[in-house]
Amino acid sequence: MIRRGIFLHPPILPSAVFKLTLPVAGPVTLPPFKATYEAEASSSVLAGGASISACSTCSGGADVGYVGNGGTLTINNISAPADGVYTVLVGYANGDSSPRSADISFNGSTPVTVSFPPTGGWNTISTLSVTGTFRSGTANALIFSNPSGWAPDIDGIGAPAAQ
Ligand SMILES: [Ca+2]
Repeated sequence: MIRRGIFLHPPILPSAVFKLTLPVAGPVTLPPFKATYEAEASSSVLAGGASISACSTCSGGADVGYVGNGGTLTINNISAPADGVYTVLVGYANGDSSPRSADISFNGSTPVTVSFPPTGGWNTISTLSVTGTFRSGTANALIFSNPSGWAPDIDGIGAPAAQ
């Protein structure tokens, strides 16, 4: 409303007025994991017995099993915008009742051993994050192994997130 050049502001309401409470109808279902880089991609290298398994609930409809006990999975062509430390989300399945572990190496560096809790089934995907160093460009690789036991099935990984 304008009277003789004086603008009358609407009343400023306390911010509390704008709080919204959204109704929740039941348990919240998270969207399924969607890999940026599929473990089963043709650019991956599977060795030592690691193999692709069909998995209807997996990102891309498949994952890579028989990683560990000599089997290795290398996910190649991972893009990073700059040299630096990145966190990578790993989608995996562990149908065992106890954790499985995998040694994860960024570009062949000394691997970190990561414990993957059970997911409730081999077609149930969970995620966890690993952190390591990538270089600028698309020549990065993430290598999964376990010399003395089975690693989880690996569905894929998300895009590296700079730290
Ligand atoms: Ca997959």
